[in-house]
Amino acid sequence: MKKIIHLPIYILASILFGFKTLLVYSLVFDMSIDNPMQAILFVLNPFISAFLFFGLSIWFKGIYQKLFVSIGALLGTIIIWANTMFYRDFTDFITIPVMFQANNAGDVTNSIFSLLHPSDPLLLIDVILIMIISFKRDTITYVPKKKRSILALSVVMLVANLLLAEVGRPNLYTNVFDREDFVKNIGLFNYHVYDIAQQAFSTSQRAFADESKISEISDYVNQNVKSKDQSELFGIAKDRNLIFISLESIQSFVINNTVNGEEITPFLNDLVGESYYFENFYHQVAQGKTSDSEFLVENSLYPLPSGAVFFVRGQNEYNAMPEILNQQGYYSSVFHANNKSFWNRNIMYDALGYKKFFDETAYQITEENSVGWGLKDKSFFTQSIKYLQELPKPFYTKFITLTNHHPYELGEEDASIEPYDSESTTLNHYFQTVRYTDEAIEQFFEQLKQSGLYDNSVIVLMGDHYGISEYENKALGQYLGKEITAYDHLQLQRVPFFIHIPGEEGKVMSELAGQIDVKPTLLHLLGIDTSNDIGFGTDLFADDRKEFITFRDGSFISDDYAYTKETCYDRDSKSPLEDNTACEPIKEKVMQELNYSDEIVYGDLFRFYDFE
Ligand code: GP9
Ligand code: MN
Repeated sequence: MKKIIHLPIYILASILFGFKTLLVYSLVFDMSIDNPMQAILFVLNPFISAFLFFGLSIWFKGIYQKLFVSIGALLGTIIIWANTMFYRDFTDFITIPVMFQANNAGDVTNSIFSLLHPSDPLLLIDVILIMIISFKRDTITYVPKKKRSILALSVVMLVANLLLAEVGRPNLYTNVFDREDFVKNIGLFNYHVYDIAQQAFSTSQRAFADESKISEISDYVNQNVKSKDQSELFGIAKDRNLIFISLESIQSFVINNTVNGEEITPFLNDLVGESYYFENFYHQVAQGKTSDSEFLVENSLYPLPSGAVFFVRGQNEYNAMPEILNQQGYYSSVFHANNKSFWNRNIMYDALGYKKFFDETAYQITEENSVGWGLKDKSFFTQSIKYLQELPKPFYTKFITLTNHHPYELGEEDASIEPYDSESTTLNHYFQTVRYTDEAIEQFFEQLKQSGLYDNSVIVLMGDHYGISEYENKALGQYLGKEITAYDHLQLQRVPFFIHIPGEEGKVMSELAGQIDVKPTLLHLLGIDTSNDIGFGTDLFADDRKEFITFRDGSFISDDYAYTKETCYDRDSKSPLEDNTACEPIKEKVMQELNYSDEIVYGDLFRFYDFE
């Protein structure tokens, strides 16, 4: 023990800090280890990074050396802690664009408190030890030669780490889909450095974008994505108002399901029978959550692998649904009772062509009518009706609900059903807020009928993304009565999608569908031709449809196969295949498509294309 205490401070700090990082990797981040090389790197990379950093301290003398070690340990800990909190909500690591979303901070305060953990202060133990020891002891003033050898040693270890990571996870640096791969192979801190470089790179991409690329992409879309024939429903809703409701965090597993013997979504369950209801409809969002789902819907393009596209590319040229509908004589607007700059919406909505954004300032928000993230959904709809009635017709409006948002808070007076009983308070309360939103929608339908808007409208409802993250899989498994496999997890990414056309019957549709398909589907129902558009979705009512639905991380679902976590599954047996050969051909197309979409967005390529 004495020997350990007397180690040079940079070595002691590397051991303590490295060990803490490793503990966080194991206890907080749920990272799968796929092979022995990954296992080795998983254990070693925290120490390699720590040694690289703390080793630099011996280039400083006296008090500066002590400060370098102490402040470094503290800053490193803040980075780890921020990632820990972020992970509890998103099951993901922070990226630079997300960090610059500083003006989101106010709104997430509620969530942040619920993401704090009583054990969080333990993260400071090593920092305090490092501070005490370094200030109690004389600093080391090594001869220059020794400094250089230590630096050389840490660089060699870093390079070895980076190279071996490529062995444990081939194409790690060229084929980035999963931030987890980075963290477990090269370490949290190297990942952040990589992320910063990546963002700088993407900024330069716009500057150097290849103008000719857009015609190649347009050819690809015409040949591989678009359906050749018009669907029978083309124009069925011509000139009707389009009312789109984004259902915060509602997943499909709550539809036609019960908790404690009670229906969770009685109104939506009835609506299934009166609408086109897509039971195999998947959300495809990444870090931008709600905003990514909006991006998919409006553009039929994929969100970005890192950061919210609403932030990263909020000022691009788009050919989005609001703009297209405006050109067709519609009036496009959004209703959402939150701060207008959240997700950079005020900027992005302009780029998408929205004429009016009814943000929080359009609403009377009081303590009584708010909960969690803000205005309660029932009051939100009630207060919106007067604006809706005044809009020029036909209109396209998007309503974004809020009450069913993590951490799913609800006052007793608003809870119509009992919470679930599991170790996850998140899941327990989720059912209650979902029910609340269901009631708000029911009430909104009534209000639409009373205001005379209902009959001449198409009402579309869509879940924006998952509400129960992978982090809660144990409790969710308890509710669903099974252990959740990677395949099940992919299937849990289904969100409800309803197209309700008053006067039409509708039916339950089982085809594979995703948020990418919404734009061509809705435009076609309104009788608007999309043959000049560029997007990666297909009309959900067309016969010849694209064969797969892809997720932002490269996972995908096709009729026969599912691919996730580098494993190919047979969909009949729901079990993994021996190797991935069967999935390879689709995987190639998936990569191609995601790359094309990213090229459009990063390069802002639509500025070179004439959609007329
Ligand atoms: C915020 C709301 C929620 O305005 O849309 O966003 P989310 O956290 O779900 O992305
Ligand atoms: Mn959301």
